[in-house]
Amino acid sequence: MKIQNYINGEFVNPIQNHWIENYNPATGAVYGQIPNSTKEDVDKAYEAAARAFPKWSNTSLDERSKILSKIADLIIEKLNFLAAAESKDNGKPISLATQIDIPRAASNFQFFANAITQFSSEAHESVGLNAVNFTLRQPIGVVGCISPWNLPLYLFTWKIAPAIAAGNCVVAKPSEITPMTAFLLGEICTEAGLPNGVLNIVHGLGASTGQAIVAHPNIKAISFTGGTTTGAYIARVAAPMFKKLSLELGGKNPNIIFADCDYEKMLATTVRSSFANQGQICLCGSRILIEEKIYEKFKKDFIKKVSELKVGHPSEATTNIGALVSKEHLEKVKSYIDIAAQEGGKVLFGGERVTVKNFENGYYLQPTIIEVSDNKCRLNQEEIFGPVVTIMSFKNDKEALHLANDVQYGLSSTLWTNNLNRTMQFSKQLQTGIVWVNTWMLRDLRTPFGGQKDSGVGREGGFEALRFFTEAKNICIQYESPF
Ligand code: TXE
Repeated sequence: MKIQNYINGEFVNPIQNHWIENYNPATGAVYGQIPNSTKEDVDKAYEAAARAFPKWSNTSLDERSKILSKIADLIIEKLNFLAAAESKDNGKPISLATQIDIPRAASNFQFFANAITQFSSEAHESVGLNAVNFTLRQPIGVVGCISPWNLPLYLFTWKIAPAIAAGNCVVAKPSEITPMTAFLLGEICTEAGLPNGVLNIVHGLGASTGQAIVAHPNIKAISFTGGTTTGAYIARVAAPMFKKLSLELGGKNPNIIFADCDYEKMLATTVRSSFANQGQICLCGSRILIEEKIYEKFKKDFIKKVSELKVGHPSEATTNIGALVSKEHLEKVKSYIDIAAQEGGKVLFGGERVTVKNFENGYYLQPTIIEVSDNKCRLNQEEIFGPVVTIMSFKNDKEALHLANDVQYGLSSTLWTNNLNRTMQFSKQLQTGIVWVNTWMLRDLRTPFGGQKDSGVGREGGFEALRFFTEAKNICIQYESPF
């Protein structure tokens, strides 16, 4: 089936009539076509957004809140349909799409429907100077939102919801690899009464369609989630245009396990933090660091647990590991397993492609555990972004902290211990934007979300997101001395 761009509340074909094939990762077959939009389509989307901006930015917070809340309700109403579409487009298990992806997309809209009615700004009295200052946080205008293929609707809405809640109008581009649920969101927004032009969805390749959004002279802020290399490229284009940039990039996250942890909870959670979504989550704990005294026990127990995971067709309720998102990505992930052997890594479990009966051309890979001895190896320094984790031991706290921080990325860390002092020492010294202690991926949308170092710039979530999508203006008024 052909999907279309959503511009000014209408579904339209790309002007140049160029199309890209859309694959079903579970079968390896083409199942649709998406627009390969050009600069002309992006310009058309920008014009629609610019036309809608005056009215939308003057729409009351209550009215905005009602519409965002209605979008959230409609997403929940269509949960199973959207989850099936997401699972088919991305290859993730239907259970994950149903329990995580789609409910979170609804939560993103519901959260910012509430947050915008609470978002306020400061006032300062310049005592003795007969002056009062207040800060306006005004919407920027037309903003660009560009999102990746790993959590398609979840991350697409995570940007759009605060952007429109704050009164902006949006030109959004989902990944060309997983366009389907973004396409379906258009109709939901219209049904919810979102005025035409407030949200415009343009499909196409990053280097052309995405580039046209980033380079557009009047799109004054770009919120991007994707690879670090791409983020650096986008920053180079946007910097001389003085655009506001929010960059959520890659990660190579340590999962630090001490002997004094709650072992069973750690083990069950570590299977999830290693292989959820086929390991295609920027927050996955892909470097597992285990205290020496429990290393052998952990190794045995972890391998056993992972061997029980079922690789299968995403539509099966019993599937734990679905298909990787694309043939290219499967080959990229597999190449790291081959590199492991060259740099002395030992595959303890997995490492092979899986042929799922009747779906021989699907992109399936075993969950893979590789034992390494040197944190400087490529497997521990580069983001693999697949169902591949490494394990290695550490002797003491000092070594654990050094290993955890000894990478270019700084997105999230997970720490397993019941020692309060250790928890505080590590939490303050870990060079990551997020630290989970005795849990993983527990999310409170009020918290600042983002990374340090090569994991990006800026924070999403809560009022951080509303501050990103507004311009702060200080107004200072002097008045006559009191009579
Ligand atoms: O990201 P890309 P992808 C990492 C992970 C993964 C890598 C590539 O390492 O292997 O990124 O994943 C658009 N100008 N993460 O392919 O290529 C592109 O069309 C403007 C971590 O998803 O960066 C897509 O819509 N836009 C990440 C989006 O950018 C461009 C989650 C992301 O594409 C562009 C996903 C350009 N020049 C991947 N080039 C996380 N932190 O969550 C591409 N795009």
